[in-house]
Amino acid sequence: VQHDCLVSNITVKQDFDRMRYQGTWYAVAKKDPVGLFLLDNIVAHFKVEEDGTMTATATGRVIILNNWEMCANMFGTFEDTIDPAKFKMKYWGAAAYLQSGYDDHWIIDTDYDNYAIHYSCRELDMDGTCLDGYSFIFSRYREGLRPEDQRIVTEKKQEICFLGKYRRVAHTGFC
Ligand code: ODT
Repeated sequence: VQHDCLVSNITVKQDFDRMRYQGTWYAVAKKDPVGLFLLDNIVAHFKVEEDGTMTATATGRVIILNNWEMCANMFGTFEDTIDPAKFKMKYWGAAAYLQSGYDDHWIIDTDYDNYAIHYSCRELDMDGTCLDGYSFIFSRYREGLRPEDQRIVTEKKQEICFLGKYRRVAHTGFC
């Protein structure tokens, strides 16, 4: 349990099992990066391809060109690193005007059946803390986390130094 906020000291899920991580995850909370993209109604589907590569699709409500509201269909492929819970995510949209990029994608913690905590630092500060990052709290259930998972999630939010920076992600049926 570290609280020095150094990105290099953040611990991730031990022996992450991508097979068990597959399937649908509902975003229930999000810490936004600079220039946020996905607003709400965010659902991700993870899959392990036959060659072992992890891939995902995601949908979510976005606002493009200042005030055009739509559901974005996004795709991602995950490059492995030496740590099984740390990936590099290459992502792009179904349409060219959607966001694309290449982000860190760390699985901080998950029990595979109920909750998952995702973390991505896009820009390191001079002191080794995160200057611009984002994080999703995922649930297997659209209704949100079970009370018994809340404590773990709160502790992890603190460890990644994003406690108090999350907002709830609504699921209204828009997407
Ligand atoms: O919404 C933002 O502000 C930043 C996040 C943009 C990345 C969205 C890319 C999704 C590509 C498909 C992959 C799905 C995996 C979702 C898991 C966590 C979110 C990156």
